[in-house]
Amino acid sequence: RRNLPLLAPHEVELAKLLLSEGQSHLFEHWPEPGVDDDKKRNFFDQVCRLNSSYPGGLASYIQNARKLLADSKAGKNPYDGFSPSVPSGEVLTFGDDNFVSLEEAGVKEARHAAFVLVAGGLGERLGYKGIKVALPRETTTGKCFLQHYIESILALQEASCKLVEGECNTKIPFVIMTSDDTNALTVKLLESNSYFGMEPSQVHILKQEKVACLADNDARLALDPNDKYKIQTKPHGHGDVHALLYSSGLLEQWKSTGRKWVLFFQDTNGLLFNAIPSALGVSATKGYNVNSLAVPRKAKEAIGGITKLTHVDGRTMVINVEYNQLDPLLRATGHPDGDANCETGYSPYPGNINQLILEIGPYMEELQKTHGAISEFVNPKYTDSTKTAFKSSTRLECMMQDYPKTLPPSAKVGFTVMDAWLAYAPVKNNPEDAAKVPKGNPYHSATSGEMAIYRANSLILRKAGAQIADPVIDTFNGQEVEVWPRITWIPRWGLIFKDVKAKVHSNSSVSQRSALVINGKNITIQGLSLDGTLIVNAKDEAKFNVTGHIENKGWTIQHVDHKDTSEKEEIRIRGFKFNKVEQLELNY
Ligand code: UGB
Repeated sequence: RRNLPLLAPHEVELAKLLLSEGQSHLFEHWPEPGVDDDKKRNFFDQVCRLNSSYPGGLASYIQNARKLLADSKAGKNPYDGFSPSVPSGEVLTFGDDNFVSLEEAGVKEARHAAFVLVAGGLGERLGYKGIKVALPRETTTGKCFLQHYIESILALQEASCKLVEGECNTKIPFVIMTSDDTNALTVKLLESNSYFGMEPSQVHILKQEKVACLADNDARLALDPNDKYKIQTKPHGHGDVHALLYSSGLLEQWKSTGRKWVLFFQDTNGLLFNAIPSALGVSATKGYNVNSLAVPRKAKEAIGGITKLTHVDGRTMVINVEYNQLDPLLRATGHPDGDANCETGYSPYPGNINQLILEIGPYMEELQKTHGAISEFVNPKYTDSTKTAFKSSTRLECMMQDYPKTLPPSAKVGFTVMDAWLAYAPVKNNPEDAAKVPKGNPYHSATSGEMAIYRANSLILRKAGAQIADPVIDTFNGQEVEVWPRITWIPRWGLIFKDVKAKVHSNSSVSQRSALVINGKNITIQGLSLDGTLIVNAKDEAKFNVTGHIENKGWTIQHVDHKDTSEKEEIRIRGFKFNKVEQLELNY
């Protein structure tokens, strides 16, 4: 008290709060008033932010931390009393009648949706210096993930509106959750590209704050090693998105304008929008309050497993069990092989791809109760088995997919499984780590992420009837991948399978060494035989059919070593680039 400068009333309250929560060490080193007063005020500014950005304030944070740290010290298993079993959900097959009708139902619902992208993570595993949403989704067009996401949302908006009789002015809202690590670069990317065609008023940026680090088992807050007037902070995880949406007031606004669905997605899944229409169709037709998207999962793959948990007291829930928890949970409950593949060659637990579709009404009711607080966990690294000290400070974390944990048993929680080739190709691992992934498991790298786009597009065109050549196998950055023809299209051209089928005729063929860029909504492909590179640009009003035999030297693929610093980082991490030798570009 002696060493505090003259404080404003709210600062006095914050000081009292910290003292009553056992945080007097934060002030112990403070010199007498008059010395470092500005720094002391900055300290209170930071405490004020930490207090207001956490549901229930700093006191709750510290109390929750004390409890979770005590549980961790006691070795308490968060799944105590629960046994896992394989849940049943909707399993979709791309292109069959059910899939096609769900896609149509999803497009119809899309005008009542709002999209939320969680993009506050720095991507330490990828080791890329920039923000991940600025990475090219594929390098044939070079369009970044964010552009693809925005174009996909706009395509859904347009297609959904077309189904309404009369005028439809709906603008699908798009929220991006950023953090201090990603905010400035995300805003810059949007502003310098005119929001990729979206109206700026449709886009809302919500920045998540980091949370205070914890120095010991008593949840004493850690001071920044470089600044004794600053509390050290670290990210709290993607679960923050619920509290931010709640406090932003956006949900109220959406509900009052007739929105029904909130769709959450992650930063680097270039295939995701192949899955959105049908998954939204499942939510609408099944009346799911919560629908998580899943793909068949390889054992030990770094994606969570969707699991049915049954408690000894009879409670059940279908929830994601995170990849580092699934193996110990299975071993502790009578499955001696732990996280292992079954006879299908996959884990019996579907892999969570963290794409959630929540029905807005029940979601808001739940948030009224929780204010968006999500069940948290702590993962301290102890110095030894006495678990009395940490190697470095820790913090509480939370995950957005844990939202259903607090729901009543009456809530309709489901999931939808789709083929991974269609729906999931994240870019998360750096080249070295990707090359070490066990053979047969997905790499989740920039290399595999791009090749997956070509594979999916080729398979979709094949399903539509076109003759698409088989891939060749090649190795880039130590990863063996299938190289399919490099086919890409804008979302407005092929939003759902029905659109693609209507535009591609079975008398068309594309050779393996070809690249085909379809850049226009009304382009059709009939009688095309492509062996080389073809780029077709057509304005909306131009109804243009691509036809005939087109042959040129095309674009060859050149290997690039990930250590070759003469190449740009976004090229190095994928291990290849295109040599644009010859191409035909048609403009209509
Ligand atoms: N993110 C934030 O916005 N803020 C944060 O504080 C942290 C992350 P990762 P993770 O589908 O592939 C998740 O790091 O957490 C954003 C699921 O938990 O890429 O290891 C970040 O920008 C897991 O169950 O993934 O694993 C990114 O967009 C599994 O489904 C997103 O959160 C896996 O993703 C995910 O962050 C998957």
